[in-house]
Amino acid sequence: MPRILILNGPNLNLLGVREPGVYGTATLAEIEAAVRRLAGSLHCVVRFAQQNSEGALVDALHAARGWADAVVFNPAAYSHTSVALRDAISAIGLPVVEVHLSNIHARESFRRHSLTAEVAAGVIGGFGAESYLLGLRAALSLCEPRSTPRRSPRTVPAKRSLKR
Ligand code: DHK
Repeated sequence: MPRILILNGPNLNLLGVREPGVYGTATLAEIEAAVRRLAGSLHCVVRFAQQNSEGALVDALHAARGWADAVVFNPAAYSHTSVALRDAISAIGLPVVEVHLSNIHARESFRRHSLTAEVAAGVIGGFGAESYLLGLRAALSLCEPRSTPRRSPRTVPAKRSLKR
């Protein structure tokens, strides 16, 4: 089954109470529950994480190399500032789908540019919590199909004797 890391940046732990007019009323836990429900029906495995600091997000991206097939990433404010996260995305060699709850292009001018989006496989934004569900579908579409597992030796039929 494909494995997708859903990674969240700073202040997203406050979703639900933080500027609901901009980010909606769903908490991060509610978004996680919706993503997990969709992952179940799409037959993939998800891990969900949130970090407020840039270095911890870099570490989480590095760690994804050992587990994930793709990453859905909301770098939040670091989208607009972080060369370190941009470099980490480039370094890990995994497809990364950048998501935003708000439409960053319809907001303040400093939000209209994303350094991380330039190295992401694609960007989804402006759909509130739905951006994460669309992001999961997009990430899945980018996963390499895994090779089919070998048959276990026990399922191989025993050789028949050629004697008649
Ligand atoms: C979330 C944030 O915290 C902002 O800093 C970004 C992003 C936009 C979002 O819409 O998910 O500018």
